[in-house]
Formats: sequence, C-alpha cells, structure tokens
Amino acid sequence: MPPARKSDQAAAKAVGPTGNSAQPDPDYRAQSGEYLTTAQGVRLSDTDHSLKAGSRGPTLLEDCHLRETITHFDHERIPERVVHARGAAAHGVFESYGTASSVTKAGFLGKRGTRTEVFTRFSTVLGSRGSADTVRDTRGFAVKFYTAEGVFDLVGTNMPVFFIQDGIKFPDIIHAGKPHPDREIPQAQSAHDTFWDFVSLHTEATHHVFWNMSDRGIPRSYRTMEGFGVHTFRLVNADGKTSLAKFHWKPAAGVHSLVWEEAQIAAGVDPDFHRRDMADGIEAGAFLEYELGIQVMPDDGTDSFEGIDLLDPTKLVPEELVPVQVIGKLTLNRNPTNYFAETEQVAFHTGNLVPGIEVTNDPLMQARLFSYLDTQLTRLGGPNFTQLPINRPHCPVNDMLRDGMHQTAVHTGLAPYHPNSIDNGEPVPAGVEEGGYVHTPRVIEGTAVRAQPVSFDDHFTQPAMFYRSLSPIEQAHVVEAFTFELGKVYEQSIKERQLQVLANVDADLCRQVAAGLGLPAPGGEPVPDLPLSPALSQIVTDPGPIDGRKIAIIADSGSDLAGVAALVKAMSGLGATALVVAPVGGELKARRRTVVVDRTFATARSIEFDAVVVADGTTAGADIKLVVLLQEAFRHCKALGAWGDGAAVLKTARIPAKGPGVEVAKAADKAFAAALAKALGVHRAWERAPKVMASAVPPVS
Ligand code: HDE
Repeated sequence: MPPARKSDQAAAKAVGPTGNSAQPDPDYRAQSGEYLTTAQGVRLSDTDHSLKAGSRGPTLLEDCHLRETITHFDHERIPERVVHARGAAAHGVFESYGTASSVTKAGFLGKRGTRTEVFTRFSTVLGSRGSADTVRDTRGFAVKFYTAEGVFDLVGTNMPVFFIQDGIKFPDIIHAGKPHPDREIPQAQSAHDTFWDFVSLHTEATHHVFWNMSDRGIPRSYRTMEGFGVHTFRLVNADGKTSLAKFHWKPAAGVHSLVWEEAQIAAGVDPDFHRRDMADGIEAGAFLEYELGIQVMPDDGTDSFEGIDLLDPTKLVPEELVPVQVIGKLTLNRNPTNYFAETEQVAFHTGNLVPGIEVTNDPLMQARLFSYLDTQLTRLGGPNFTQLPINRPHCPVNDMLRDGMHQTAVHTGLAPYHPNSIDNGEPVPAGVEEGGYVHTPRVIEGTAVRAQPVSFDDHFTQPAMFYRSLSPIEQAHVVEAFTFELGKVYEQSIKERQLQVLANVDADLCRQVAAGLGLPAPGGEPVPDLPLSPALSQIVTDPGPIDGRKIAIIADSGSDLAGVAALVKAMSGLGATALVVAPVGGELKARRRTVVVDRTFATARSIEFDAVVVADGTTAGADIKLVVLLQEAFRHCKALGAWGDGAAVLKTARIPAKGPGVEVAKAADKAFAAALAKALGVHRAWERAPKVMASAVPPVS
C-alpha cells in the first residue's frame, strides 16, 4: 500500500493522456471523442486555414492553434539511438519449460508453463533510423521480459561474439563503422575505408568480422535468426549455488539467410523488407517462435572453460563442447499499435536483471551496465522514461525516485527516503526470502591497471574454427563478402593489412580474397588444423517448417484458376502465403472462378518470394519483367515450379525443367504442394549454386 494521503490532499482525476476516463483503467493508447480538438481539449472549427487579417492578409500571432500545431510538429523527433537506430518490434509471450530451475531461481524461468509478457526489438547496428533492413550488419535481438519480479532485459544480437573485448573501444568501432564524417557516406554499410582501417588494426574484431562476412550478416528474416546474449552471465539457484551461462535463441523456422544480390536488391526495392515480413507474418497468424537455451558451465572461480576465457566476448563456446539446453519458448504474436510510442521509446538496459541472473566481470558487459541508463537520459529526455507505457514494469513499483522532467506519477507520502518513521518506515527493503535482489558475494581483488589478460590475446583461432566449420557454399559466400567489402576500400594499404589478418587465420581464404582483389596473397601464420564445430553451419538437409514463407504463383487470364486456388489453400494450410502475380492488377476470371491478383509484374520483385511457381495455361511468359523475376529466383537458388504448360514459361526464361529445386508437375495437386513445401523447407537448392553464383558465368547457357 502507498503511504496514506492527508485528508486535505487530492490528485488530478485518473484519466488517460488524451482525456479518456474509462475506469478503472483508462486506455493509454486511445484518443477520445469524435471531434477534433486542441491539445487542451477545445473543439476546433477549422484546421485548414490559419487566422489572418483578411483572406489575403498576414497571419496573426493570436492564432494559438496554428502555433500549437507547428510547435508540436517542430519537436516530433527525438534523437535516434546512437547505435541500433533502425529497428522493428513485436509484443509476445515467453513460456517457461521449467528446465532451468536447477540453475536459476529467476521466477519467470521457474515452474513449467509460467508465462511472461515480452516486447522484442530487432535492429541493425550501423544505419540511421530510415536506413535499409537488409544491409550487411549485425542484428540486435533485444528482449524485454515483464516478469513478476521486475523487468529483465536480454539485450543480445544474432551473433555470439562481439567486435571488441573492452567497452572503452565501443566509440572507436562505431565511429569507424558509421558513415565518413566529411561526406556522411556510405549509409549503413561496413564496405568502406574507416571500418576496414580500424578492424585491420584492432584485430580482436576479427572473429566478429568473420560472422559479419558470413551469411549471418544478411538474415532472410527476423524469424530465421539465432540470437545470443554474447556475454557470460552468472546464474544463481534457490540454494545460492552459482553457474556460468550463455544465452541462446533458437528459431523454430531454422536459420536462413539472404544471398548478397538479394540483400542489395531488397535494400532498394523494399528497404522495410524485414519489418514488413515480421508485421505481415504476425498479422497473418504466422507468429515468430524461438526457444531460449542456455549453455551452462561450472562457476569454479576461473571464469574459463576448457581453455576458453568466458570473460572474453570475442569467444564462443562450441555447442559440441557444451550443448544448448532449451528452457522456454518465445512467441511474438502481436504487432505494436504505434511505432513511436512503443518501438522508438522502448528503453533496454543490460542492468535490468532479476534475482537469479547476475553479471560477470566481462569488461564489455561492465561498460554496458553504465551506457544503457545514460543514453536514455538524452534520447528520452530525462530520468522518468521508465514511466512510459512500454517501459513500465508489470509488477508493483515503489521506488524513492522523485520529480524530474516529464514526471507523470503523483507520488503520495512525505518520506521518499530511507530510513523513515513518517511513512511508517515504508517502503521496506526485501531480503532474499521476500524476493529481494541480493548480489551473490564474489571475491574481487587486484591491482588497478589498464590492461587485459593474456588469454584475450588470441584473435585468430576461433575465426579459423568458424570459417572451417562452414559448408563450402557458406565459405564461398565469406570469400565473396570479403572480396566485395575490401573491393570498395580506396586505400590499398588498408586492403593489404586486412589480407595480412586473413593470412593469419586461413591461407586458402586469404589466397581467394587476394585473387579477387588482384593483389598478392601475403604469407602469414595461419591457424593450424583444429577441432571444428558443425553447429556453426546453418545449411540444413532435412526440410523444416515453412511458416511465414512466401510463394509467388504466376498466372494470367488463361491460367488454371482452380489449380491456383488449390495451391493458395494448400500453402496457407502449412502456414505459408501464396500470392498471385499477374500482368496487371484486379481479378482473374475463368468460368465461374475468380482469383484476386496480389502483385503485378510491375510491383513484384523476386526478393519478396521464397519460391516462384507458374500456373498451367499462363501465356504471359515473354514479359521481360517476368523473365527477370524467374531468373533472379533461379540465380538465388530458390525453389521454382510449374504445373501443366506453365513449364513452357520457365523454358522461355531459360530455366531447365529438371534439376535441383525445380518441381514440374501435371497438376497443382497435393503431391505438387508437398514437393514445393519440401524444397522450401531446405531454404535453397544450393546444388545449383556453382552454376549461378554472382561471380560465375551467366545462368544456363
Ligand atoms: Fe549496445 N547500445 N552497447 N551492445 N546495444 C545500445 O542503448 C553500448 C553491445 C545492443 O533495441 C544503446 O538504448 C556500449 C553489445 C542492442 O533498443 C547504447 C557497448 C551488444 C541494442 C549502447 C555496447 C549490444 C543496443 C543505443 C560497449 C550485444 C539495441 C540506444 C560497452 C550483446 C536495443 C540504447 C534496442 C543499444 C551502448 C555493446 C547490443 C548507446 C557502450 C556487446 C541489441 O546504450
């Protein structure tokens, strides 16, 4: 209970921010009333003309409505996030499997079936708020758990390692990655001189750079990304026993990426590619699902495991060494109502921890504990950002923080200090038994030095393990990415220095990149053979689920519309969406059947679809836009198909009717839908790659 109010004290009536007084719970989202009003609630008779001295006269200072409108507009923007400015988010729920209770007492990870509301924001790191989604970059994967014990934020990324080992280098790596300060180019890209200048000199970035240059740097969608807490956390169970743990998110849809050409086309054709995919999927009922997992290591005082320094955020622990145990499931199932109020104003903080989860001495993590609170003061305009609806905890809050900009609470009582007698000594601290957050005592001793342990010095072994654990096609993508990025660098000395870094990781990789750049491959001391980690490869051979995937069905007025309708239904039954693509918009009609056209040849581009199928009876095959669409899909190793004489359209685009990932059938029947789902379930027909890779000869002779 809050301290009692004195009999002479009152507070403003409880209403929502727009005067809504629905009781007991005014909807903070809702506007109220049917009439247009000023911010003060005065009804307006005209909002199309400013108040002037005569219809051709000057505007009067007296026009408060004009001034209110313009003044508010002038201040609509807040500073964008200095990093991770570009993002999209969704609400959802986390359900505990009950399997972590032996290692942590965190309530939301406790009893099987415990449900916790969450808000998850995905982002890129380097770009501004309006930049493209599909650029090559690390993706933020930040989850806010509104637990019964307070807010827990897991502010991670889609890569398990980071660029730097010490937080003090964060401004350096970000300044190097951001656009050049003179011309402010290039936007949201690492393919430029300052980035490669820094990472080639500061070689602890190498492991993360390898992840960036791999397919992980260009995810297909948020639903097909893994997530990682990166740092090692300390978990505490109900008996006070501690363990060290790394958090993982495993996507139900599998891990899947774009190919580079697709990512580049998407950046222009649909800069909102990832946020659209997530929002459309949720709206269609294809929710995003991930399992939360932990790798648990003993807390034996060494902060290391099998020679891996667990305080070094540039190192991962191979899953073959410590398997990931799944402990719960995240489902993102609701889109935000308002981008600004929720996605833009959400404030994550690595220091938002709940009993049972603590930090370690990882020097990157330690700096983050300062940064996230600090940044909100500028970004959200003061210390009361926790009162914004999206940031409010979903449990009782009784702090002694008072006043400040934008204070929206009306605090009662006289004693926001402790100890006090005036407010009955309340609020009272909680011990462990009452769920209080008590830091597990840990011994800290040492000499104050600006130094790092020797175990942080090996920058090349794990990049070599990562690269060599990839399949040949993934390795080829890494080679292409390095060759592209370094090919965009102007300074030859930077290219040469980065080649030297590669030479110290893997000689074969270095040789291939050097050949692409037209430079000699330097000699180095490449990492010798070492145990690999197959879990690092994302290629699958067993088909996975296809929820949220998109199939284009090419059709025109002569097509087998019954077959089109049957395929749309079959795909929808599998959680995927089939969209009808025709020469022009409107409807296709044949006999008594009508099919609505979803995209036209002018509005469709291959990057939107995971598979393209041509309907029987379609004759529009010579349209160049369709040929481009089919050839791009072919070149990007996507599933293609046709039924009936739709195969002739594939032929017009010079796509062979047989071969990996090409399904040709007589009818759009169940077997055809199943074959298509299978091809979609393995993501791409990589067997086709050697023929169609961007660096090779044109597709099919
Ligand atoms: Fe962040 N980071 N970071 N970071 N970070 C921010 O906080 C920072 C780091 C990550 O969707 C900022 O509210 C420092 C690692 C994500 O809102 C800022 C250091 C990892 C997000 C900040 C790091 C991350 C942020 C910008 C080095 C992966 C987006 C706006 C010590 C494990 C959260 C904000 C969202 C955001 C600082 C390192 C991930 C400035 C100083 C390592 C996903 O506080």
